[in-house]
Amino acid sequence: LDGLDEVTLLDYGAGNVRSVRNAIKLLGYKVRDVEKPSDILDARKLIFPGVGAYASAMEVLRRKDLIAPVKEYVQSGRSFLGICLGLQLLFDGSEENDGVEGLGIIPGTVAKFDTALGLPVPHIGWNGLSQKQESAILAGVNGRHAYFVHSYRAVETPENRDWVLATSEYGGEFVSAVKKGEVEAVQFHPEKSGAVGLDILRRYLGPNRSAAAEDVERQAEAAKTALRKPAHALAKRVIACLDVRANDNGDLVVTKGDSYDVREKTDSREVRNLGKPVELAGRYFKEGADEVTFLNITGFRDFPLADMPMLEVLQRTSENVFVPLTVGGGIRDFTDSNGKHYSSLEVAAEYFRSGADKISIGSDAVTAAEEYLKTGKKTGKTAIEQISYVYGAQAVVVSIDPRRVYVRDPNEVPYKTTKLRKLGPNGEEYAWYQCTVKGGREGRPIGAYELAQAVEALGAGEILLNCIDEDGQGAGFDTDLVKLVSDAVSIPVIASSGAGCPEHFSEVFHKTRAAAALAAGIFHREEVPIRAVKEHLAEAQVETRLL
Ligand code: 1PR
Repeated sequence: LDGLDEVTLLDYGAGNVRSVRNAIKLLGYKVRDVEKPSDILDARKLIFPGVGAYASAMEVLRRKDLIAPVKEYVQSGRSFLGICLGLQLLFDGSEENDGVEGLGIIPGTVAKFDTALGLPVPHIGWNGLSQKQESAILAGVNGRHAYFVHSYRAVETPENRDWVLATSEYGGEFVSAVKKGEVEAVQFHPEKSGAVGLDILRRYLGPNRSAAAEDVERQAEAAKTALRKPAHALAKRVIACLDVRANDNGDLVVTKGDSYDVREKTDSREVRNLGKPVELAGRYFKEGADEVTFLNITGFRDFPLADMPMLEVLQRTSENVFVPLTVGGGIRDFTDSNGKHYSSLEVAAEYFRSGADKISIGSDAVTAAEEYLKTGKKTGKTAIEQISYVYGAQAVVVSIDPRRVYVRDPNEVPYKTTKLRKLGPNGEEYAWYQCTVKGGREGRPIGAYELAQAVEALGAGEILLNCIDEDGQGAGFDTDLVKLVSDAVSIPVIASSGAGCPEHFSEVFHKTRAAAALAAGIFHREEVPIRAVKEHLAEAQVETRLL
């Protein structure tokens, strides 16, 4: 084939480009890695997925003598696709590291999003693309959503106007794609942008070389005629959650509890088995889930690095699932039976290497928050702080497992209470939400409100807010709880527990500041298709990503 089925990948080893590799493979192409400077000039097509901070990326390129070849390649207008930081590095420089020179191909400096506007930074999630010029690889993306994770962005100026290919809106317009001749770059992650992203990569790579590529093309053709409102803002996300554990035979299964009890109500008391994790995740990706979350629910007692099947689940899932993946359960410091110590950072690193985009911390976050509220001091040693420091706040989710505690008078307890829409069993008008650890088995002296604020201060980037009382009930999200917590922090809150029908999703988005809503049971039991949730949200005027 004379290299026509090959694409060169500039992976300078700074982070996870597993999904880019997996997408290329799925589409039937081979990856040739850049090992020496001449590999760049020998490339037929060059993909540059920038990872990490601006200065460190330029430093690695400099150390490997890659700056001159990349510049020469791009300046001669050869086929190039930059992703995320791979777009920003084309500019003169970035506020991220003042004084560090970029590749200097596009005039201008990349700047931080304006935090004074009160919008959360980093900008994370599915945002709309507005196309400004023709592009063979971006054909059909105008008005669609793509997945972004970044804190810095370029804006259009008279000097760079001829480069602007697409813009998006987040506290003002920013540049979400650039193009000149065969050189193109995108600020979003096509490898995490579902069908839209795969179609962009497919068009970049060339003729279809796999059945999957044919599928992606068919889906893109069908999407062209679908009636939908143009995407113009950050979408509310719909997340499918898979609670995973070994059943009594030792097989890893997706299970689902009622108020966290995952065993059958029959005499057998077997662990409920709702399917296989990799298969279900693949199904949810195809059906339009904006994210997939795995919770290893026995992680608090089993050490996850001993539990290799979970890592394999992630690896295999990331071969077919091209939306963000979160994994939780057992992220904490641990000493095994041989006395070998593992830090929470090492556990997280293993999850990231296996394909996770975010990790989620449950029990350990409660311990950390209690300690922080007691001393008022950050030690830098907690799992939240360490993982956030190394991988960024956007990669650290804290999962809260609260239980409702009714009170007659808010002054009865030292925790933040909320006035309830629905009275308690003895006519109580208020409740606080007690955090638990070990999968709800142990209550702690801290409320969900206090915990949320503490973990935000420690560096968590997102909150996954469960509710033990509503888990598996299908009676709707606890909007009192979701409002209490989403008003208390500026990081995104994922509402979880209790979804029973599409209307529950629009309700939680209309009544609270939740950025996302997660469900498990209704999706596993095929009671409500994800598509029905999305279509309902669109009708209810909630910004949502439609396939
Ligand atoms: O404490 O760091 O090891 O993390 C353990 C993780 O496992 C936590 O995120 C905790 O929420 C989760 N977990 C532990 N035990 C259970 C259990 O069910 N016995 N599952 C459990 C949590 C709750 C949701 C569920 C929603 C939606 N499951 O994630 O998916 O409630 O369900 P629904 O739509 O069917 O109502 P650590």
